[in-house]
Amino acid sequence: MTMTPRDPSIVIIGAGVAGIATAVTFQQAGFHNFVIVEKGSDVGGVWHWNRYPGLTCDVPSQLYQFSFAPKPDWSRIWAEGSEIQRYHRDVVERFGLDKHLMLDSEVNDAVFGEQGWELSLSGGRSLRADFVIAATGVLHHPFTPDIPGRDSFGGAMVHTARWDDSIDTAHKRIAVIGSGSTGVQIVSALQPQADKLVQFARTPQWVLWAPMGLPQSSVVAKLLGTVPGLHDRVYDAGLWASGLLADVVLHPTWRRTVVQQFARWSLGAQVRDRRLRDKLTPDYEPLCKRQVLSGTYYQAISAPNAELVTEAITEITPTGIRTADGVEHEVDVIVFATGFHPHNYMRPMNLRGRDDVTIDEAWAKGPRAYRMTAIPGFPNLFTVLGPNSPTGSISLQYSAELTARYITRWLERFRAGEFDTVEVSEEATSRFNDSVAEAMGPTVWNTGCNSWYFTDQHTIDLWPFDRATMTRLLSTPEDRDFLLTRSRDTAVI
Ligand code: N01
Repeated sequence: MTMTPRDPSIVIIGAGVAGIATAVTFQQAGFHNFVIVEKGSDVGGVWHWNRYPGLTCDVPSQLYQFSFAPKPDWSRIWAEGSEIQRYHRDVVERFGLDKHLMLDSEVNDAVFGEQGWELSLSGGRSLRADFVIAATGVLHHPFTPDIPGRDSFGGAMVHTARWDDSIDTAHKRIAVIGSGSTGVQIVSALQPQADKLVQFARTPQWVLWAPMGLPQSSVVAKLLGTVPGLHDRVYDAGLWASGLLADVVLHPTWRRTVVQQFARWSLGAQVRDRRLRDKLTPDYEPLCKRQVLSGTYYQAISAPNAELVTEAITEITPTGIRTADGVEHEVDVIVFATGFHPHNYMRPMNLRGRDDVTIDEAWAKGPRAYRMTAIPGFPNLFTVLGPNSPTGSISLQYSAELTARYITRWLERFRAGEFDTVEVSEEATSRFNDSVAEAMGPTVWNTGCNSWYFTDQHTIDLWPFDRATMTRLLSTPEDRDFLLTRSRDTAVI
């Protein structure tokens, strides 16, 4: 590795989708002086942490992949979690990222000072860097509700994001708490072998029918792998098709109505029992929460060994779960499919920027960034898949690669000696966030449901624009939105 005096040293925090996209993009732009710090024992992010039965990606795999690492031969149209995790491992090996990786290493502190960024890691190690990239993801802090009596339960308890393979679920009485994407997938997977399965659904979800188990034909894999340019065309077609989804969630048009009607049809056509159908019918519009897809859930919850409980949970007892109607549901295993703390981002890290400002102080009114990637008060720090990222519409890989390319524009200018620090202005960040708030108005996420998209401050933490707008906003940095300094304290622009 040849080092120039201006070869920026970079720490990428996180080796999930965002971190891998960032590292490969940096390499391809000629930046090799980076380490990737990952708290887990392997790469993959959510695909490393989540191993629960039934885990499937509900985005078609020919789209859920990096543009720089096409994989023609997925075994299914919607691949299972284990295959996706192997893909991330393979990409890391194929692009030689292993030598940059520090696994089992959590960043406890990242503090900006005279010498740039100083980071302290678990195990007492420390790093210095010119730039920090927080590629820490969104759904990595499991949320387990503090239900009274939780510690008294005598059976096995597990959160889906920390699945324990030693827990035996076959021929057991199982409680699943939660009805989001995870709850729906795990109910479908555990019901066939359970003695009894009780799902506690505080809020029913609309579940769009999709043939999630469909294999991808080997002929398709062969064609995609051998016909020149075909894979790129299929990938581009996938991106274009996901643009339709973005349109459906962003604008109240007839296209949204058609998808919502399909959601209603999915329920009506699959659940014939009227009482069960009533219990499964949400009181908000389809697509308002993160849309759930499944081809098996409604059959699973209609099975004779399954029960849907919509009464509120009041306590966990040594032998089961009691609900507000006084009924105790006796079970052997409790599965928490209760989601995440989605707005933590890099926290609880002690992240301190200029003038010792902490990220908690900067985000006292909720997480906010300029165009998903820059935070006022935090020079030479960028987020990839940070606040307002499109977790519900546009391809995450596309968004991460685009953001990483945007960051390389700054790295190139640092390398050329144009500045020592770059920091987005408060004014530009407010302007961007005002435009986000305005654009949220007609989105389906804003039609009256309670979803994990909402922050504690009741803002919606999503991307309310289309892909073309994202591409435009993250093409060339606009100098007027940033403060650049040289020698750490001399303003040059
Ligand atoms: O979590 P969630 P998730 N008592 O927050 C309930 C992605 N993902 O893990 O709706 C009773 O959606 C809560 O009830 P309510 C995807 O982006 C992707 O399922 O708040 N219930 C809800 O039902 C997804 O959106 C894939 O009333 C309680 C559930 O727990 C995101 O991950 C697969 C409760 C939490 O649902 C999160 O999904 C899986 C309580 N005290 C996940 N507290 C793919 O296929 C919470 N709940 C790509």
